[in-house]
Amino acid sequence: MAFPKTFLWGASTSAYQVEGAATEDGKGLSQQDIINQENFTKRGFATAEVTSDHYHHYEEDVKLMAEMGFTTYRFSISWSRLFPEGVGEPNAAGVAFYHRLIDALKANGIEPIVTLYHYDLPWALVEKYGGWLNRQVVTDFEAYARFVIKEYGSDVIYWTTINEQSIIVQYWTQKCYIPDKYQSQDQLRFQINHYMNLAHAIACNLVHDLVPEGKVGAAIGYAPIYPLTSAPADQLAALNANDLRNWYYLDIYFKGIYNEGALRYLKTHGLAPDITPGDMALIKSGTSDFLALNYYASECAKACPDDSKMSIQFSGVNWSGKKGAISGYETHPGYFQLCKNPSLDTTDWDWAIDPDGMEYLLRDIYTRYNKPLMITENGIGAFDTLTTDRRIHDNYRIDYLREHIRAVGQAIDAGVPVLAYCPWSAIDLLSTSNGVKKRYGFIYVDRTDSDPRQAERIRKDSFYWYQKVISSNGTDLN
Ligand code: BGP
Repeated sequence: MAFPKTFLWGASTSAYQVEGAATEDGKGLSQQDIINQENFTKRGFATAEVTSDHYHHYEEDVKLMAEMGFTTYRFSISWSRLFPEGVGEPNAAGVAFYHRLIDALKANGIEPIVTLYHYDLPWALVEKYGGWLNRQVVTDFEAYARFVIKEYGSDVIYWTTINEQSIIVQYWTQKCYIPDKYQSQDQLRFQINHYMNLAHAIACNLVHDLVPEGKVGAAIGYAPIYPLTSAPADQLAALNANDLRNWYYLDIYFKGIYNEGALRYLKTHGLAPDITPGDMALIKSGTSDFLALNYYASECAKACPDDSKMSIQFSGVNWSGKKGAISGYETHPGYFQLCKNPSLDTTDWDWAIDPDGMEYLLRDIYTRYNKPLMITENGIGAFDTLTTDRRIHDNYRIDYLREHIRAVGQAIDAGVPVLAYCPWSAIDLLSTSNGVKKRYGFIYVDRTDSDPRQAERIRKDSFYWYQKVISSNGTDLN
């Protein structure tokens, strides 16, 4: 197993999940401040107000990343920290924060991978025109992206555009603020995705125009989908599921077209996006240099009868962290239905644990599109225990990561150019759907959902293990 010498090792976070300081130094609210305030009231999950308080601890955090040996760090920029109203004059304190962060990374030999947008649209734009529900957002995103790419372009080579369009379609009310009256209108999920495709293409073009050595790609939430059985009907169901959940996104990024099979299905059910003349030409013009992949779990599909008593459903959620509490599986009568994979164990939140899926998807995607790939998320959400001697023995995390890194190595051995491995997450942070008790980091943050305490940082066992992995360039996984 040979990771190339230039391979980038690091980890990921996103702005609203890690920074805190949600209203400090001129930052405007984002839709995640509002969504997570509601989560706190309804489910007792932490708000986005303090999270890991990285805004105040960033120097300490970068030092810890350097101690682990990171050669890269993927993070996102908060649009509402730079533009509190979404548009207009930039907030100087916000602009300065990301300069300080990038400078600290570079001083420690850590290459930044910057995500332009990770679920946190400025709330002002939601109030003004409905946010992602309105095409105006594409124009405002362009102005924001142009500013960011110009401002930080001399220090940043690697850019990812919009985080996980596929996941936004599935879990749209957690990722976008959608007023109740629209929540039954599933076509809007695909309309939002269409606007994001335009924004993505614009961002690709901006990076290519403004950053001489710049490389840009989408960061997609990706799950390979296996058929439940070898029955041909299940095989076809898996093909349909891959069309709608995977190729529908990747064909846009690499071919500039909507996947025909998926688009026909959406049209038949009144779900297809409205496309304005010129949109597809813009999408085609925005070429990607690589694809960033967020991989946690594979999915499984089976044939689904075309039963008029059944209706289309999108993915369910496990809110509690009790295995089996997932509220449902994506269902499309006559097309496919997702289901539990009987061959795989799951996390406490019902995400299938599938390291082979990592090799499978890297090889499969590379064969289809022939572009370099990077892993920008991968990891296991778990309830960690802080012992009385203030240690965290997270062997389950080490086991999960070890097998997935091994699988990345196997894909590289099979000829796939993989540029980077950035698991989720560098440090504990706010989950998108389960508060702060669901932890992913190498660095423990001592806080609870209701009490941010001092957000003290503590190195987990996985911290020391990953340090060894990096210093051996992936050869020592023990
Ligand atoms: C991805 C998101 C991340 C992250 C991760 C884990 O979909 O890009 O922001 O949070 O999933 O998900 P969760 O936080 O819901 O456990």
